[in-house]
Amino acid sequence: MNISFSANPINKSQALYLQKKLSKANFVDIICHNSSDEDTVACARALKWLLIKLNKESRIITDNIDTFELKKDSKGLIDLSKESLPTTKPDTVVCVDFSSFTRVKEDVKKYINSAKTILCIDHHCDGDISDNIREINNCLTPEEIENLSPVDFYVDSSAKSCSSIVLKLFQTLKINIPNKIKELLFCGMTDDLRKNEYLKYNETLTPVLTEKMMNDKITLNIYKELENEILPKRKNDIIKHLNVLASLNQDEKKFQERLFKDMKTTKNGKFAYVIIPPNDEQWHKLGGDNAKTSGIMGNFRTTVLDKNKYIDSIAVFYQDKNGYRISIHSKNNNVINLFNHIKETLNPDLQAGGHEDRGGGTILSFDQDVCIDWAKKIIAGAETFFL
Ligand SMILES: [Mn+2]
Repeated sequence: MNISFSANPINKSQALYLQKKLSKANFVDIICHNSSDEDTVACARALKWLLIKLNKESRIITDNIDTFELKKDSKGLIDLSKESLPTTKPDTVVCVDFSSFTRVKEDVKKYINSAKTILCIDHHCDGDISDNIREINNCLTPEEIENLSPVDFYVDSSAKSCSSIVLKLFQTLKINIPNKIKELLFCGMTDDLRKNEYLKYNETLTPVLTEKMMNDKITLNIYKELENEILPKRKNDIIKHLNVLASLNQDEKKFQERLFKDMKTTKNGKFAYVIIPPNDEQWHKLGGDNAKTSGIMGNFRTTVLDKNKYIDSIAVFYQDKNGYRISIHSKNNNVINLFNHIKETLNPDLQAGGHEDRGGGTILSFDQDVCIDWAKKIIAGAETFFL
């Protein structure tokens, strides 16, 4: 079956340009962003497959090998959580699912900068790696697409996942995609759609499409067309992998219950929060911040907002690898305004940001008192922000 797209396709000259640049490379490093997720790794693996077809040697650089079935296929990979970067200068690098240096650590930034050729495929509109970024922010007419000149940095923020852009690249190049690659891209796409609340897991833990998705016909089309290409058994495997809540053990279930028990609200009732102190025993027993705990906390936040009319925003405070963190969801798009209010009134040094409906912040400290004090200031800020 042929996959066709009604979303921005990649025009022929752009696709051929990227293919030519890759064909000319001596060696390609495919770079995933920091805390690599399914989308970035899926794109990297799909490109690696293309490079094998082009007879090019390549490797993937990532810090997360717990993504979908990567361990079964981990040849030609640098795992930054265990290894360091090569000391040799890279020839060609391809950044996938990011175009901003804020998405990688300092050593990776240096590595990218020392490459002979830097290429990029992304769907985030905050690129700062190159001045020469083609940024598409909405759906263009076929004529407009056709008239775009090729660039090294192809960024289409109208796409809801980078996996959908890689799929379009293959489509334009008329490449026959094997099932395995379709499955990877479906996995990357589904996970990003879930993060953007285009898709949710219901009580029986099966994915359901949300109103947001239904109102975005283009994204819906791409998702449906690719979904139809995936064998039911494989779709199940992918959903089972992505939906961490479907496979919680007893300890994880206890943690999930505890979040609801420990939830507090500000006096105005509009801001709910849970503080997991830095020295929390249960947290560390579960392995701290990982796919499971982060899935449980994310689900907790959206459930609380769904079930409590009066609560506007909900935050969880917890320790991660770099220090102490807040992750927050808001149903009335108050995240950025709340952070700005706290910066203006209580903590000008607050490092926090994200989107209007979900975001986060970090303090680079592991000190119990410093972290709790930081959290208390944010809560005090929420008290005066929501009046
Ligand atoms: Mn993505």
